[in-house]
Amino acid sequence: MLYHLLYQFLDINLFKYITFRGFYALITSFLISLVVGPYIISRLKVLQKKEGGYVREYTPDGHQLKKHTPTMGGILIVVAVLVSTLLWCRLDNFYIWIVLFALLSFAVLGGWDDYKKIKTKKGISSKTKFTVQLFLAFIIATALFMYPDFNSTLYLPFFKNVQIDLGLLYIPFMVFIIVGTSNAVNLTDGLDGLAIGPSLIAVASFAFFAYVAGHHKIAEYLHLPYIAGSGELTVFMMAFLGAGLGFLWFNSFPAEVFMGDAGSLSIGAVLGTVAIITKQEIVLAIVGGIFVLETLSVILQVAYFKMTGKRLFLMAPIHHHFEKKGIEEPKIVTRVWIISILLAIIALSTLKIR
Ligand code: 57M
Repeated sequence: MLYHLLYQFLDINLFKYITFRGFYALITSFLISLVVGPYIISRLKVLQKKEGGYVREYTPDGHQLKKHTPTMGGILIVVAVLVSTLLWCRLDNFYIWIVLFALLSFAVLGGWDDYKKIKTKKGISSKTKFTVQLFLAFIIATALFMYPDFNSTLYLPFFKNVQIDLGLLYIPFMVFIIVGTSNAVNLTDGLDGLAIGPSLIAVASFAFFAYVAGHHKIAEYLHLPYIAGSGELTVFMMAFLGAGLGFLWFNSFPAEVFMGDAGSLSIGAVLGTVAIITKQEIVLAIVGGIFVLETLSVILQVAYFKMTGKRLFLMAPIHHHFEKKGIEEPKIVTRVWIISILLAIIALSTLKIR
């Protein structure tokens, strides 16, 4: 809104720049989440107190103590991102409305699951949740596919000349990326700060990828596809970064609030959608390597158990395995952040190694 008011209407040049608006979108959303956080947490505590806490029966011992930590804290991220985006982003940009739809629709789905878990101890059925995820992802994928500028070419990192035209198959591919990332972040969200840390590192990386993809000269120099208008997503992702840092302020160990599915599903959906728009879907698997590892550990655990009747890990997802081995929660989380930073550096290096 400020872009249209102060640059288009009052001709204040500063508000034209994506970098300027990005930094202030980050500061705005960070301050909003710090100011609004305590209030939202207190309201979530009241909601949860009435119904008693929610912790899965079969769970590592330390988690029983978390029984009264309120969930659905993802609302905090969504509110801060929404206000900052409406303030600092260009509202005539198609991609901004697509990522806002991804954020809000998956947050509502997740919030519905969280609310039902609080009220009835059981969330919505996995089948219903998965079906709604597929439907929402299909809407996003179809909207992107129908957009005039969209091209159905899949680009691979490291190989600048390898381009695979998926044609209509790009739609199920996009659905897979969005739903897969959404559920991978959800699985990862099992220790204080464990999901938000790698998410912020991925959000920061894609703020940069969006800037590069939307900058004709830089994209050409790096042999990357130029996606006109995608640079505006940098402002959105900086708003997301600020909101996520604000959430981490409260979710760091010992957490005062959990993000809930309202947070994890929406963060994953936004990361998947932005990776698709910037044509960096494969790079998302590198930056989000922790999410891939967590999901793989569950798949391997279930498959191994079905084949041998034994567990491959002490418990899956893999963060519980390390807990069971006696590693303290903050140490597990900090090491995951370190690995995520290294993965982001590798992912950013793919821009040059082509
Ligand atoms: C998402 N939810 C956390 C919190 C958070 C198929 C199977 C692998 C599914 C998986 C599962 O149900 N995952 C759901 C993980 C839960 O966190 C809540 O859920 C929201 C995210 N969706 O925002 O509201 C618990 O995680 C802890 N937590 C923190 N700090 C945080 O900042 O400490 C979360 C955020 C919270 C809190 O204790 O209650 C979760 O872990 O459920 N199932 C599992 O992950 C379970 N694994 C399992 O059953 N493994 C089996 C088979 C199926 C692979 C095996 O290893 O044989 C584990 N999770 C729990 N107990 N809680 C192990 C058992």
